[in-house]
Amino acid sequence: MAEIYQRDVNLEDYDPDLLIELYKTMVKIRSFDENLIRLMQEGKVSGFYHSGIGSEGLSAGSITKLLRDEDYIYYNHRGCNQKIAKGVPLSKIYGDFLGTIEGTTKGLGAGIVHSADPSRGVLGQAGTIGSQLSLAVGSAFASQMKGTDQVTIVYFGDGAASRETMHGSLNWAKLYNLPVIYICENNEYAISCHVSETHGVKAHIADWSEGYGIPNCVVDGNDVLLMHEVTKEAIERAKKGRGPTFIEAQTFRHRGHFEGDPYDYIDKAVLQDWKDNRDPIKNFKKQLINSGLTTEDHLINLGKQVEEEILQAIEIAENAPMPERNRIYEGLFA
Ligand SMILES: Cc1ncc(C[n+]2csc(CCOP(=O)(O)OP(=O)(O)O)c2C)c(N)n1
Repeated sequence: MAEIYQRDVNLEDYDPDLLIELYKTMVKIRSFDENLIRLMQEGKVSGFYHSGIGSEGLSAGSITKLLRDEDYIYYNHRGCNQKIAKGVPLSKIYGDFLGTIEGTTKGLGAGIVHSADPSRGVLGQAGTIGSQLSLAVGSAFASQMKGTDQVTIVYFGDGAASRETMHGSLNWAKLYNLPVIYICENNEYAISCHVSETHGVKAHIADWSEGYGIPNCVVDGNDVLLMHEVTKEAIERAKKGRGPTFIEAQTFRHRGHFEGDPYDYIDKAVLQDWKDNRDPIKNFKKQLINSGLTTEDHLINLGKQVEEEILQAIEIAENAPMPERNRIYEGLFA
């Protein structure tokens, strides 16, 4: 059975720049999300948006200062968090939502689900939930064949983990000992279905990977430093040629499945507990201040700088033009 990943983390053992960068990344992700929701409410952005508020620690912890541009990620549909941590410029992500040529899709208005930024190793997601699991073994296989030390991380939800694509992917990854890391963002719900209603394994989703002989663990995905540690170990393992790792990161979404979902299928007290006691940003802020490494004022200032950066990015994205009609033919192969 999968073990719970625990480590004594002492902030004094870390480079202060890393700690601040982790905090800043989480704040940036949240502020991006809140501002995007505002733009939707103002009628400037249409379509679906799956907010990642509440799970920022998982993405910042597993990417910030760990992955290079040449390392690959496949994000999930709640994955602006991961794109931001991987360094995709904020104006480009907003541009995709606003449909202007600033976006990574240069105006095809893909929103979250179908955009990519290969120059930063963001290889996209896939149209159907869980298909990124099949793609991930492809890029990991390519890195292995080329003899590079690139790693691939694939993010997916608990719902996606109930699909057959996960099993095909795990089998292939183990068979070829591929440099791929599975990060299952277990927020307990697939739309309104609780994880206990969608999985044959009753203890942990990570237990599935046990059957394929893949090292695995369950980790508090809202603890940014634990996420950093567990991913660092998995990356080292992959780079040494020791193959895949499966990490089940426990978290909870603060908002409904998509903006507009009444979110009335969950226990309100449970949600409140996650917000009050297990918020990744609030908790890390307390840790930083208590350690004496920084002050509340410093972190407030940092938050203001981030907000400024976000507003500038929105301005760039909004001021860019819509694409010309012939954009539709660019990148079209037939
Ligand atoms: C193959 C497939 N089935 C169903 C859907 C519709 N769908 C979109 S998101 C979603 C829930 C996914 O849940 P999970 O993987 O747990 O991610 P979460 O939304 O909780 O982050 C479903 C069923 C889809 N896009 N693709």
